Amino acid sequence: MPKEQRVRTIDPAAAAVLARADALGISTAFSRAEVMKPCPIGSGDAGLCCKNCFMGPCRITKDGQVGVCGATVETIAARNMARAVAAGSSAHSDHGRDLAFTLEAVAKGEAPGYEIRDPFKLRQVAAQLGIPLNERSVYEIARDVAEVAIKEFGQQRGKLAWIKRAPQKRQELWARLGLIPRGIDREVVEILHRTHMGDDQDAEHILMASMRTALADGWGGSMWATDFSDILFGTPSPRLAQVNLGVLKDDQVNIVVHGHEPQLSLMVTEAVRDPELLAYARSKGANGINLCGICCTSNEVLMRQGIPSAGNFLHQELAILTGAVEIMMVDVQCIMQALNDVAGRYHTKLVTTSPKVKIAGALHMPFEPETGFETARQIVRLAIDNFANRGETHIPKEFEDLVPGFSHEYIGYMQGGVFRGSFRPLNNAIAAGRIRGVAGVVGCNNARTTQDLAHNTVVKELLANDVLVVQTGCGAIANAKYGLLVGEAAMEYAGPGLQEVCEAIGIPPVLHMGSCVDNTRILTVLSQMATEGGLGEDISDIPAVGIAPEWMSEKAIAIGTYCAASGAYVLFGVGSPVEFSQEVTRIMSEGWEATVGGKLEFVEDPQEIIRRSLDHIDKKRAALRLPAYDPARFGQSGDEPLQNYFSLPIEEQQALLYGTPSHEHAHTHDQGHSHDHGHSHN
Ligand code: SF4
Ligand code: MSK
Repeated sequence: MPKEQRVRTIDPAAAAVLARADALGISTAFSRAEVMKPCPIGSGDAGLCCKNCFMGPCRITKDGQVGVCGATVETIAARNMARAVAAGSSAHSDHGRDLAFTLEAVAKGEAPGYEIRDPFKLRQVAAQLGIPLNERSVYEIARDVAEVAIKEFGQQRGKLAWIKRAPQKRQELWARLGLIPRGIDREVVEILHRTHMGDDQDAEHILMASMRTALADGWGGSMWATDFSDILFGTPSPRLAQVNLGVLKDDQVNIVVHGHEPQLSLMVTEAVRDPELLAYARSKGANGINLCGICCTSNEVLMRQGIPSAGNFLHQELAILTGAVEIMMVDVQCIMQALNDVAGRYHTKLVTTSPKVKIAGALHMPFEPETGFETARQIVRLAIDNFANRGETHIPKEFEDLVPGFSHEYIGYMQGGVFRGSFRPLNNAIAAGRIRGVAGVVGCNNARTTQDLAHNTVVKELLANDVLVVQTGCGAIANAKYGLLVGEAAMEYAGPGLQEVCEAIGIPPVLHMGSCVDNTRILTVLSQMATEGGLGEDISDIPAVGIAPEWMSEKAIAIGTYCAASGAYVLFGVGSPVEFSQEVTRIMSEGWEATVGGKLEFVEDPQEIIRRSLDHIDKKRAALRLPAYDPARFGQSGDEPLQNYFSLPIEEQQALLYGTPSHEHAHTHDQGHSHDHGHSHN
């Protein structure tokens, strides 16, 4: 059992399940993180390690020390960083490749059960690629689009198609710096080559190449993934849904989808509505089939189908620990190997569904587009059969409403409708100072920090400072659990100017833009803001920041790097993987700012993240000659703005900012709702 007790989570639902896990002697990522101290070599200022050849691993702990081959601290830190970018880019981009294959199969009529749900977006994408549209069926067009994407993964020369979606000025900068990716796989392979023993040994040079690899992810593999998910499964638009472990149901068959790929999970959303399977569930004593999600597969089905989310990354074991999950089906990425052990303590079946991911002890049912619907039906049937094996359940009561589904298309639409949609109102609100700036607060949970605390602290404080927040991935789920992703949150948390904008448009102050692969939507929004006019001509001109307060994955490193290379100031919490090298830390901060206008910094303290973010936003405002941010100028038309907020003593500001402890905001089954927007199972 844990040697050291600390606050593991701010989520009362998670805390209740963790207490039960401790009582039962079942380990979780939370308890293992307390026992397993992070290796100080590579995660702080005690040193770093290279294991790129077998003369090592070489452990460097002193200034001036070098590896057996003579590799310096700078080279090793840059190589480790570059390899993380390559791994993260591979994960996202391979996901995009599989979606291209799925679209191709659908276009050829080889994937029964699938359809093209957004033919409008398909035609838009095809037109951008110069593919002829006239008098051609969606399937002919889809085949051509899929072919372009599939080729781009293996492309050797030239440039990626979606580079043209970036502002013109940014494209020219990338061209001058040699940063335009030539092919998606080529950039990843080249980084692995360059960082092999005895290759590229100049830290700055290695890091420039890692930016090009990351750009191949952000403006390549990930961007294709977003496009194809929308084309195949529908472009998201806002809908009401629920989040947290309280969405599991005692009287129904619970199926949890977890991972990242929407292909099979969206088939499961169809299968659970099948009258034959519903009747089968009833014949086994269940009152229905309840589908919910974890992590980013959850985000995919949440924003398109309103399927509830059982939680973010650190909830994966906790969902099983409720005893109420018949099947957890997992595809790719962010799946803890420990799931199988936890599932083994209950009746839960763990099913791996990607041909790429097998877990010893789990049932393997690999997905292929050709048989996707049938596989989905088999999994649902298996879950129903498992219902009778369920023992005692302990489902926490807490769940909260959220409004997900703010695709960049919808954000354009909400600012003027179908015919006049644009980014002009948003740009104007920023120019006027009603909105101080924009922040993308994204990324994972990390078992080494208090779950959700940094996400929640950063976002609440940014909102109070009139910063509009967009979120993806587990960060979006983190804040949804505390009621920040509903319209009412603007009245409770936003500063006076932001409150007015949210009221006028009818949006939450925190916009859920999708899964972690959908950070490309944020790139698109920033590009559209830059090209709309009034906020400069490039992403680096916009008063905006990107923050990953609780990051843990290599994909997060790839995202942070492509955002920085696209001109954004990116701040990561938790700790720095390059802290031991002052030079690499400097290159990614001041160095990158001088070359690409964006930078990536690792800052552990959430308050310092907030301070640097606001400072950056204000500097960008000043550079654009916009009026200095002044919260007193706005809010007169709103309902009770926090006009005197800044003149209050700090304790009262904190009380206003954070209100009552977050758990008191959560919905419960028997307490009803703290807001009037909620739902209850009762
Ligand atoms: Fe050591 Fe050099 Fe081999 Fe790295 S590449 S493990 S520093 S000898
Ligand atoms: S799932 S990469 S923990 S966001 Fe996308 Fe969440 Fe991070 Fe995985």
